[in-house]
Amino acid sequence: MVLEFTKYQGLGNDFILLDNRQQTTPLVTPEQAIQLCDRHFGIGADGVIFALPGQAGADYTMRIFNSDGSEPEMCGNGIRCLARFIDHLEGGNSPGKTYSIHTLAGMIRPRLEADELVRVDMGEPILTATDIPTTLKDSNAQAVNQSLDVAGKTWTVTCVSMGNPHCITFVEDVAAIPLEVIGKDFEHHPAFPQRINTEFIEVVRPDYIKMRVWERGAGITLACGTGACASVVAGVLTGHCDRLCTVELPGGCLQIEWSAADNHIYMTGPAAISFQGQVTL
Ligand code: ZDP
Repeated sequence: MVLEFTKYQGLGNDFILLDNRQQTTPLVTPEQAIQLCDRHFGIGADGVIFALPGQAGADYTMRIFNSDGSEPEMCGNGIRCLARFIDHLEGGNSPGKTYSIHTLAGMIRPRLEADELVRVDMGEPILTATDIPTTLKDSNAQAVNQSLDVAGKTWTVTCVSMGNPHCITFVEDVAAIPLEVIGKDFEHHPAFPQRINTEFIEVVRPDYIKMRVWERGAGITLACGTGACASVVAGVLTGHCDRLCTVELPGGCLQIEWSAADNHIYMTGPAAISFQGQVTL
């Protein structure tokens, strides 16, 4: 099979986008996604994203396979890339256009803005322990400022779901965190039955935080959109940051707003095409 693909990135978090409008099942398997994402033997990416026909009244459906072949419920940088890709497929360049996208995490609404920016209504954060999921707290309680032993150290963590699970911890110096050593220990900790994305946050100002991330199913990435959203929620719940906050990632900055009016999170950031190509599978 010869597969046409388009490579996109959002703050260096990079994805292989596939035009999957002709069928309701993904064009490639999780095993093939692992091959395609390999940075030496494949195209190289943090994941594969499928633009599928809409369902439940949505314009389109998004599915994603991480670079390890696992399927997450949602992705923040990825849905901004998907919105630009769809706009491109539809003939392009309609700033202000809003799409309704069906995901495993529910309906998400990205809106195209000028200067390659996309503003996304990410919906409401999920805070009850069983729904994240984590065993750090009983059922309907929130897992805020909980102790977690990882890599021989006790960390204070807060857990938030954006449809996909996140564990956030606030540190003095984010650059000093040995992410490549301890990231996997967090990801596979028994307190997280579906594994976890882990964000390490340094507060610069109440409206400006620095973040590094170890992603479930992808490892260290340059940026994680759902992670940035979850980190601002954790920051507000623990008194570390404001509801309107700039999140600085290794790949660049995101603007995150947790609205007090409708409890939704709004994420604004760039998404841009890198290249197009064909691959034979
Ligand atoms: O939840 C997970 O398994 C994530 N690795 C999914 C990808 C998240 C993403 N990096 C984001 O920006 O939210 C695409």
